[in-house]
Amino acid sequence: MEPTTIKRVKAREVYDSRGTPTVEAEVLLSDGSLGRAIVPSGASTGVHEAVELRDGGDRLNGKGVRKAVENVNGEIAGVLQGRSPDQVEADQAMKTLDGTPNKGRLGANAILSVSMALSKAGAVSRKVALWEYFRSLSSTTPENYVIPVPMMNVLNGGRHAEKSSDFQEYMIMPVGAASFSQAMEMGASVFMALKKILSEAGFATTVGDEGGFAPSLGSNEKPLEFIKQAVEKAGWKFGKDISIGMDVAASEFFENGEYVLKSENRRLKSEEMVNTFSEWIEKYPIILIEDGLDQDDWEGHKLLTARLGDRVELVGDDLFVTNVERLQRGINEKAANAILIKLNQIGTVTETVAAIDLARQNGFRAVVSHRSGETEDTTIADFVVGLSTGQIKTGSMSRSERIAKYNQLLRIEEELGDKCQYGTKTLT
Ligand code: 2PG
Ligand code: MG
Repeated sequence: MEPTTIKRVKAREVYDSRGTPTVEAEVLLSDGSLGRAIVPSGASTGVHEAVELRDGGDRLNGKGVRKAVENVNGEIAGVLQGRSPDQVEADQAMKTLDGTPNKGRLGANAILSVSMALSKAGAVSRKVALWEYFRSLSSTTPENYVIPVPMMNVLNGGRHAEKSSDFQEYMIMPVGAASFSQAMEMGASVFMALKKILSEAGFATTVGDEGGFAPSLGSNEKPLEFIKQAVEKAGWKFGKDISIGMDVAASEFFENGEYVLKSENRRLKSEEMVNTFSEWIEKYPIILIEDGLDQDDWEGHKLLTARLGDRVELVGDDLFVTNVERLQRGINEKAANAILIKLNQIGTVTETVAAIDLARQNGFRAVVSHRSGETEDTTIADFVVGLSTGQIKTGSMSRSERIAKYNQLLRIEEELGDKCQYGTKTLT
């Protein structure tokens, strides 16, 4: 029998949840297996991320991705067609073809769309589930599959919601659930309760980019109070059944060495930010803080880790950008104890897996994440189970581009049955 090869690679311009163009790719193998994937896009992007290629010019405020699409249909297809569908080889071939350290020539959006579509075609070809395919790429996955604890972003702020908090995300984490399906039920009940409480207090219940409410509370602490009330109103124990994770996304309001909290009219130094987090963890069950400080404030991150690292999961997003070199520095300098994982920050499936492997080998946790600009593509749900990192953040309990990932996790949990376990004990 002839070995299977990549027969056709093709891309098109489609649209994300903000109505912004993005890249969809299809990979067809010689045995008829087809994979299709769409890349997401961030708003609070880190300066060290791989480059998302946009057309510029007048059309759609410069946001078109026709050049990236052309790069797939031209150069990338030219190099991949006729080759083996091996993920590592194909990803490496695209990286070499691009030739830059940040995928700036062909675009990380062009490269990743093909990389993910290839994974999907590969799973079809091998007749395995996508999560199983992803698992085969990692050297560090545990024996049993782990269905992640969802981090549901019920209050949106920062870049994802105008006129609300400076801090970007207030997430509930159903750590006390027995299963993912129960975690969903807990999340949904809290989201409903929160809507009622906000509305009765006279606040708007319109939602932000990630499906959480985005009221103008004039404070970065008040969201925590509202969440407390909602959790209790829904009948759950705050800190036992449900804890809190926060994405501060501090790079977005770091100006000339200070953290500018516009909603409170205050400016804080790194140490004052750390002091604020220390106070809050005494008052609220905050078990995770992401990007508590700016992406290049290494000293601040070291201080934060020294002060809170034994009690709180400190996740580097803009700090590490899913990049093994930045992660290695963070490990060496003890500048965090966890990493946020976004496929499009680095641009290939293989490099994303490498970041998770490096994290795990060094006792760092890894949280697989969506972007604020998302689509119907649910690849990250299969990815997080395949890599079994135990945590996912993919938005609130509304908006289908978020819920689509959660729904896929419900299906996976049902299919895996007792071959999987929910979350991990270390989270509680
Ligand atoms: C983040 C992400 C996702 P964005 O900061 O973690 O929540 O936001 O995709 O806008 O970078
Ligand atoms: Mg973040």
